[in-house]
Amino acid sequence: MLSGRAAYIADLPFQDVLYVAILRSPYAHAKITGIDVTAAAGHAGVVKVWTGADVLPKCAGLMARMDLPGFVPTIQPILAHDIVRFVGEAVAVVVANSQAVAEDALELIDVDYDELPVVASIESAMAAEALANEAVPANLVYQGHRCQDDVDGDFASAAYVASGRFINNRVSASPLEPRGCVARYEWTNGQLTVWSATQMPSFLKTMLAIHLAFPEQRIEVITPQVGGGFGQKAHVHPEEALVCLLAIELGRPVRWIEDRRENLLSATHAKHQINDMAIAVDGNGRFLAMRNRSSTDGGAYNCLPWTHLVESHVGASTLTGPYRIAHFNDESLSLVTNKCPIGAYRGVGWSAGHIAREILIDRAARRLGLSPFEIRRRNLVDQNDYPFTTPTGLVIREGTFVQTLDRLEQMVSYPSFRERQASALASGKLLGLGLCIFNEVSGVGTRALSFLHIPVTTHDTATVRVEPTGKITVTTPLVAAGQGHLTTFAQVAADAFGVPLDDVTILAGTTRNTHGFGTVASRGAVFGAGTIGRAAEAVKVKIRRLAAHLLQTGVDQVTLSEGRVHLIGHPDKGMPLADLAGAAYFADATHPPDFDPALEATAAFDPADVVLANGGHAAIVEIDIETCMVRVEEMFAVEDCGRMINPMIVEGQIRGGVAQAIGMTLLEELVHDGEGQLVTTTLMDYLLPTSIDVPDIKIAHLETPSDLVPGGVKGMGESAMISAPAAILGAVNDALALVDASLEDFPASPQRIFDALERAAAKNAIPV
Ligand code: MCN
Ligand code: SMO
Repeated sequence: MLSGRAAYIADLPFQDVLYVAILRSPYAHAKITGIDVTAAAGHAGVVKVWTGADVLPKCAGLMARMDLPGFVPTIQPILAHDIVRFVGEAVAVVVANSQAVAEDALELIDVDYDELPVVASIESAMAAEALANEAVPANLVYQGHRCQDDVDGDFASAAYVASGRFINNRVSASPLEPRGCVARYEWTNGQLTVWSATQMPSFLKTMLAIHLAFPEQRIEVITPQVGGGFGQKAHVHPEEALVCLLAIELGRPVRWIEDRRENLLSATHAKHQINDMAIAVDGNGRFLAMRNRSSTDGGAYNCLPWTHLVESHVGASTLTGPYRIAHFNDESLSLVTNKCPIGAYRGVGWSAGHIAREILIDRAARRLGLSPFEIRRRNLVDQNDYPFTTPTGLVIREGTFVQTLDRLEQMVSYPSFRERQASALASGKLLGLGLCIFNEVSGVGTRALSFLHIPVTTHDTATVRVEPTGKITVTTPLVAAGQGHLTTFAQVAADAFGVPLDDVTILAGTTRNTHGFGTVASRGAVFGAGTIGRAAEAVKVKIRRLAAHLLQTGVDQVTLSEGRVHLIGHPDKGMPLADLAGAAYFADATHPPDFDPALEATAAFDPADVVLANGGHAAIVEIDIETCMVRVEEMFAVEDCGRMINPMIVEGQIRGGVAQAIGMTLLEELVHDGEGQLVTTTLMDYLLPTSIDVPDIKIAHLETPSDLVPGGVKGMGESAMISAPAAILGAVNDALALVDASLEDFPASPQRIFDALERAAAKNAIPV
């Protein structure tokens, strides 16, 4: 990748390829009263123009379901017909001999729109005076509870109730490489080949088969290098179906590569929630109960497969986190609005709720005169509590919450921080410290998905083969978008066979040979270790049997290490793995009776329970009172993802996630005007963090192996985006508390900091 030789989708050469440009709606909500494509279709170099009416008979649209009574599914058309429901929704497509011609021809398409009332906010969706999508009564895709404990008594008897209304900004995962796909249909054999920059090739294949009524066994999805996904590419997008339909129609490869504006307009958005939260605390700082009402501004359609519920409902599932909060009462609302659909983004629904929770915990600590560490220590689940069942039914079997907290306290050197904070204040600087302790539903398989009410069964497979040369080939359905699977999966296989890393080749990137779900929900490590570990065990049974036969000993006397198969404790009494493989493949006479010489196996894996990882973050920020800019001065992370396969990669994941957390909390905001018009459509207005925004990040590891996964591995790819945002905004609020100010409306932009300081000044009638 660093050498520039990695091939992303736009780099792939195709013969005879056609280029796609998509006309997108300029209105948030409008009736299409006419479309004239004559001029575009007649333009030199244009091969095809389609509108919604052309596509509708071939595919009704994309639909996702949730396992919940009252959930209202939506159908997202491949191209809008009759009505457009968000700015950026695809209305027509031009296919041409070059990208430039396709884009020029878009200008020749004439669409007549009759504007409809726009639902541009959670408030107007709730008011339901207009419907954002007429398929969704009262604009409610879902309204329900994860947990309905009676908490009134706790709140009545509480020594202190911390409460607030937290407005989390709408953001985009904005991978460096935007979305793209190429499809080729070969009519001579009926094969449809789809190259897509996707995190979920196997799932995409199945969904294409279902939505296009195309035989699944004739679809192959190929994934080249993927330049970041962060959840945005963990969906089936309408454009993927569109490009396939065009390839089938035209019999030539068809290619769509989106640009940044399209990406910001129409790839999924994320994290737009309002949380009305309250925590009841007794006089000793113990949490009695928690109440939350979470509303998602979900956009016009449910994304496939996660739906609107990926925000508030999924967030509610783990909202009490690693704390002993006995009683929880929540309500989550998922509302349709005339905006781009909400989808998965690293840390999925968790980020916003964690921000609210940890800020309230800090508020309670300040009120009761406890340190932010002490109040958490008094409430964290610890070893005496295991197995601990949270109010939402999550079973915490183990975890190092208290150790994480202790470690963070040392790393931050808390007493000296408070001294530093006081002396900084004296010289007109606001310093703040924030914390978050979390558990992550990682390695997500069937059990975890069903806990989240997502009706998907996942058991990935891997094939492991010992070649005649004794080298190892592993085939996996998991593809990486920067997570480094080629390295970590090779480590898993090399460890299993006791061979050097270089002896292992990982084959990934096609759905041809293995089955899986995707690289999503921090499941790569768990499913990689699980599938490769189990398949390797099956191959090793054969290796041991043949070796025992050759060495005239029992199978339990034989082991593999340092590239050899040998008697346990006697590396000299045995043979190189290559010699044994040679015997298996080529020397029939050496085999024991009924020996199956195929030194390969395919195995599936799906953890027997939810695999919970845990950790915590601390942030120190400085607010400049003159400019109202927030600078993250220091970040601290403690991570317990069980046994680490590769600490360097784990740390890279933490650093990347922290960078995203800084972006989400301080800089990034997708802004819509009152008409639902997105006004941040370039990276000049949608502010991504750069390296100068990211401080040094200090990382410590705890390793509590999971007994659910071969090798004791737990996932961690999303952890920093679950918890670092809460630490950063907690720190901002800690700094603001010095002048009796607070901030609940994010990101913590200079304007919002300014307003918060003004509010505090007005309240206290003091000049700031
Ligand atoms: N790892 C390890 N030891 C462990 C746990 C993890 O060495 N105990 C390694 C894994 O082998 C893998 C990496 O750390 O190489 C991340 O593993 P895991 O937590 O299983 O996450 P996934 O591989 O499933 O990756 C998905 C996760 C998600 S859901 C998002 S969103 C996200 C993330 O990864 N998107 C990313 N990190 C990303 N990093 C990059 N560069 N690009 C993205 O799009
Ligand atoms: S948002 Mo990650 O792809 O689960």
